Amino acid sequence: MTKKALITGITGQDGSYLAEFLLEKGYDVYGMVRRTSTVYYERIQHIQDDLNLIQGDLSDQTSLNSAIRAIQPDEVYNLGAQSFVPTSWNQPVFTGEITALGVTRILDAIHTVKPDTRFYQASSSEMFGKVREVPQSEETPFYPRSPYGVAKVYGHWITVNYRESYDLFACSGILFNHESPRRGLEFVTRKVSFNVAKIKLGLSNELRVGNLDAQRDWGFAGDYVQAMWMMLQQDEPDDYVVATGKTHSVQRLLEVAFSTVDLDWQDYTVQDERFMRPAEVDLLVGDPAKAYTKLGWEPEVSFEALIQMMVEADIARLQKDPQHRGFTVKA
Ligand code: NDP
Ligand code: GDR
Repeated sequence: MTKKALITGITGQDGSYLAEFLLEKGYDVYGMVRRTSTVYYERIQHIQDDLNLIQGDLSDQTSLNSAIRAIQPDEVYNLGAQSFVPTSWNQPVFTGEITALGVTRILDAIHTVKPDTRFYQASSSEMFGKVREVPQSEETPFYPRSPYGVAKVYGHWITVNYRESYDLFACSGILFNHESPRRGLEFVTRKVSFNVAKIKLGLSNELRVGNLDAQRDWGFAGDYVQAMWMMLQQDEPDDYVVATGKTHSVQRLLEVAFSTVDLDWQDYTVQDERFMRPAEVDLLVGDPAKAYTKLGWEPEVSFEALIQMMVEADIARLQKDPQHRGFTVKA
């Protein structure tokens, strides 16, 4: 029997890679999309004919129950979220509504309608927040530093709670930052790759960023979606850290990105208070030992190769279309 998977957040970075991966595995892939006045699914347009898109929203219980009832999925991947950390200070209630309570809604739809569905929750290294232990593992205590991080802690624990209360096959992947040429323009890696490409092509001469000292464990999104699937193929549901185990500062990101086009980051970069956060997460580095040993998962793309891939992709895009605005217009 062909397996059926439902992905919330299919129009996002991870949703697009996961959809490709599951189609290759022979799944019937269903994606939840929000009703918008302009319908343009840039990241999935190349596979749109192979997908079953249904309307729904993580703020709307009825739409989630209807989706589970209509699809009868074997697996649900909950990737939908308000996922940009700075926006969570401007829209803390909305962030809680979608990124936190949205998880309860979809878990409850599964519990009520089809309790044998396997469930993946997109948890985040932002839950670790203030540095309490290095590297961070499944055992590290949470101390979130933004309304987004707080919402993800809620989503994480409600997933554990539904697993323990109702015996659902519910897993949480605690994923560290993962990037790609499909990353939204507001996130720092893509902001850097896009602006480096513009500078290289003579379309711009400045890049404004915030905190250069923050350190992140950056991996490739295409590698990380495989770990999501692997979690749902195990005999028992569990939670896993997914990371590379290596960390780099934002300054190092700038050095690497500019050096791929033989430029010096210091000639073009301006630090701008507007991109500083009210509370920062200073150092993230994951310990992926459990994912390595239990899932057999390993990342393939190095930090340097990832940044090169992103800069090259943006140069190619801008050469084709110098007006290109990326996947979002919020940079
Ligand atoms: P994106 O921001 O690229 O995608 C977010 C997705 O969520 C979009 O498809 C968006 O739809 C959808 N969405 C937003 N609000 C709702 C809603 N109310 N109802 C249904 N869907 C909604 O995120 P990523 O792909 O990068 O991340 C995927 C998930 O993984 C997120 O939950 C994120 O918080 C989490 N995560 C990401 C990490 C990363 O480094 N990328 C690391 C750890 C966790 P639309 O296109 O309509 O806006
Ligand atoms: P993050 O990613 O907040 O870690 O959340 P982001 O790329 O936005 O920031 C990473 C670090 O870079 C610093 N920074 C800047 N960030 C942005 N966006 N823009 C800038 O100009 C800039 N300058 C410096 C930030 O202060 C921060 O320290 C991502 C999201 O995908 C979440 O959804 C996910 O859960 C976590 O990764 C893991």
